[in-house]
Amino acid sequence: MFNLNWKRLGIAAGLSLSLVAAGCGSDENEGESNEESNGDNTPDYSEEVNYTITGIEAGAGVVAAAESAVEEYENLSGWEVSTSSSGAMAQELSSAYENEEPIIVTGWTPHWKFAKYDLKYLEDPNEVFGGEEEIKTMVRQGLEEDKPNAYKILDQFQWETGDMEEVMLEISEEGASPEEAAQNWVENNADKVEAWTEGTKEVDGEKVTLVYVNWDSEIASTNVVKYVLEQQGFDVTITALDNGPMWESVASGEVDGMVAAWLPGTHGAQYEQHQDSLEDLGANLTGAKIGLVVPEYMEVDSIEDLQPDE
Ligand code: PBE
Repeated sequence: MFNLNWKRLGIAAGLSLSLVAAGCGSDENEGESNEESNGDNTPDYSEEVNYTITGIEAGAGVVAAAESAVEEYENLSGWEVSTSSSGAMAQELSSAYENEEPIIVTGWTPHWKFAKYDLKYLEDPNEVFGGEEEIKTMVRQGLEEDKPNAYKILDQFQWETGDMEEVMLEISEEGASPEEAAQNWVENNADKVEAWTEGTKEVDGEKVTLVYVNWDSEIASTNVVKYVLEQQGFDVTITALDNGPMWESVASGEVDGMVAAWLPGTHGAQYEQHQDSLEDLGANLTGAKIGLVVPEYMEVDSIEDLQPDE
């Protein structure tokens, strides 16, 4: 079922690309030199997007990074980063994409949007968005003593970008609930999950509380970990918070942990603030990334190609 879906997506993307190509081939430029027409006809995306980067939740690291980019790139003078939610951003991206309109969003990988649409990261020569990120697991102090089996499972939880994307895509493309998608993934990946529970004992209704933020990537990971813990007999509560409160609740020991710490860059400020009050269990995923993301049909490659609001 999943494979079929990928195929269909691939065909859809191919189709819309050829439509774009057909739409772009105008006769007017025939006879003119390419350089000339390119130079004069490059659309002013900056004005079209109203000098606005479409952000997500105000507390997200990628929004903070986008705000730093506006400060650091002189050519982004007068730009703004709008904030709303990851869901609203996805909605705006979808409607812009359908209409082949320009849009610049705060984006991240792993994310289902790269399978659904043809997108690219804008180059970031000043490296404001940092390089490769890891997603790490953080737990409260004392968890190892109090709940050694839960601690060990959280410590051993580790998967890959493609795994997380499978769960995300089942939710976004097939309309599965996060719980269903998590269950399906766990059932289809028993070998991987076995390594997470290795050396642990089943429990009888021991309570575990996890926090996360309603980012698609973290909805996927947190529901998978919840399901795995439940299969081992835990009674798991997951609570969606804003980014700041997510970190604070683990650091204060109010909850047991989270699998949503993007480091070293994205949540660097939160980590610095709380690292002495929580326990860092290391990466659960490597090869993550944040940045500014645009549709492939936009003829812009670098943040430096954007124009100031003058
Ligand atoms: N994200 C997804 C988060 C981390 C996970 C990139 C939107 C952020 O920017 O804080």
